[in-house]
Amino acid sequence: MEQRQLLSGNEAIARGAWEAGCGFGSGYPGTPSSEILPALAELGDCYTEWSVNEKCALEAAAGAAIVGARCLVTMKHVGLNVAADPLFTLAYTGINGGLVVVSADDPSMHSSQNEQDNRHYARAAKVPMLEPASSQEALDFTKLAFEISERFDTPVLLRVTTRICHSHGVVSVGERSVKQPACPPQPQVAKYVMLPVHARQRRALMAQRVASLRRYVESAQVNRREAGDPAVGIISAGVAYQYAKEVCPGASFLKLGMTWPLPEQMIRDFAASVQKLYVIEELDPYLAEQVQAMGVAVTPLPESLQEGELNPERVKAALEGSPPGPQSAPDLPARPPQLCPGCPHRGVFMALHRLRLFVTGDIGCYTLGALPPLQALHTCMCMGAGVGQIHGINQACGAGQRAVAVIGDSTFVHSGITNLINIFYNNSPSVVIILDNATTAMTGGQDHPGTGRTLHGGPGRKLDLAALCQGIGIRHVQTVDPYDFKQTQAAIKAAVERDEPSVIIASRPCVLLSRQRGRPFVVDEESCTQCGVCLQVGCPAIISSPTAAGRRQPQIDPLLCSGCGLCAQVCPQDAIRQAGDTA
Ligand SMILES: Cc1ncc(C[n+]2csc(CCOP(=O)(O)OP(=O)(O)O)c2C)c(N)n1
Ligand code: SF4
Repeated sequence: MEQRQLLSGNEAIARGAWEAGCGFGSGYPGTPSSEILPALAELGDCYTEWSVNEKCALEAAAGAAIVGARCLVTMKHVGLNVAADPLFTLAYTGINGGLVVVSADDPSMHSSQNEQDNRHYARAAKVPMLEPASSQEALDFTKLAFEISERFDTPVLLRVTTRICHSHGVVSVGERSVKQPACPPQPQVAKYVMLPVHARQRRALMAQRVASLRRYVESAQVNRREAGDPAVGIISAGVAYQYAKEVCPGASFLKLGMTWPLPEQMIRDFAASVQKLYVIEELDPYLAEQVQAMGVAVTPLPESLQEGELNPERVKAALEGSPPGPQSAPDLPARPPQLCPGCPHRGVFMALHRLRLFVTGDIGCYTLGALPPLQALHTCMCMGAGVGQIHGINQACGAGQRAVAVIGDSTFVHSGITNLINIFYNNSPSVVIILDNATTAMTGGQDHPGTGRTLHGGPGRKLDLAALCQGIGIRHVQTVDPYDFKQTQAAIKAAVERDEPSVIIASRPCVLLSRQRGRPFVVDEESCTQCGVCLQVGCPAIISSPTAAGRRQPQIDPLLCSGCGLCAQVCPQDAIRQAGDTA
């Protein structure tokens, strides 16, 4: 009997991989992809891991694929930049066991530093790409991706976007059919050793593969024509197809499921069958430009449509020739994100703020240290970059710069270590502060090598961050508790004055991990001089109301207060005490 389940796109991808007999799942967390691997782990009977970063995840999968295991590798769009090096050469070597790389793109940057369109990767690396438009397609296309991967001996890109990942739909599910790896591995030097002599041979084979894929895609059922009014023809894929279908239900459609290589003849035939041809797609004119390059006329749409997420209103406006409206509902009140009450990062940023240092930063919850009132983070580019930037600043400006780098523990392990080695190797007098909150908080609290727990929550091997830094050769490695404000500030101050590399590890778990709260603090309004210093820590638990004298009287919301005591430590009047304590 047919079984149906309500699944998010991410859960459907996991289910599709599981049904396809996937034996190896790896990835690195990143919105909107983070739920895929835990869902695959939950289904069981498949090895799954959080890898140190996306490159490690893809390379490990490439190994498992050599012996025939089917492998799923998951990441957000920027993760593919990190994994691009192995991806491009994997397209040469081929894979043996099916290998599917999920790239989850984030139009409108709901939780990302850019909104790059990863469809270009498929074309550049010459790997086939599938784009599901619903949860059902997410499951079906994942299974199909494994088949294509093995049939053509190539990695396959499964490109999804936030709305596909996080929307739910009813999905028909099937059984799992397992494929056992063939161990031990057998040497195939000409296939897997990319010496130039072999790479040139593989390059020629890749051209043959692309030609075969072009033939395959012309009749593949993954692309379909939907008959409708011949006056308007729409080529679309992914979530953009859903919006276009909602806006123009009566139009003729060419709904693409495989978006590289494109079915050129199918596109020509479709274009010839309609009077006006539109290409509706999110982000770059990736499809439109290729269709135009075939000599097919495409009705132009406003360029502003390429920025941010689509929605039915924007698509409708564009088709009607009026400027497409904003990307999200304009009348919602803005809710700027902020560090939680009791967040261990706050103590470090308060110290950095006080010391008036220039801070090269990185990506994680701690990026919020850039916002008022702390305003103590001054760069954020890509994972690991802050540790590179501090070295560059110190070398360009000379000794004595009042600048430090901050980096989260997960980010440090992902891509901060190599930059720290560069600092050590080039004897850069740089200070690196590792914000060790024992989790990957920003993406939902995943584990990593520094936590000592695996994807399954069970014990892994715990990376000792201090020993690692000492092992690199850094002589000054100090661990501080960011809840101890004086200690933290003193450690940073001393490190900045040193003329050699140093590392401070600010160690205290994220408050959402422990969920333990200390006794709340209260403001003693008699001792309080309304100086406003406690307001500078930017804790959401501290609120203030205007006084008759035009100042602000701080108060602490006992329900929000975590009991961390940072405000009490910075109060110059000693006017903040734990509830129940006397002066
Ligand atoms: C290459 C890449 N992969 C994944 C992400 C998604 N991401 C953003 S920050 C982050 C790590 C956050 O953890 P951590 O550094 O420990 O800081 P925390 O949020 O815990 O403060 C991740 C995985 C990304 N931005 N770039
Ligand atoms: S989730 Fe954890 S790390 Fe992130 S802001 Fe909250 S307390 Fe800080």
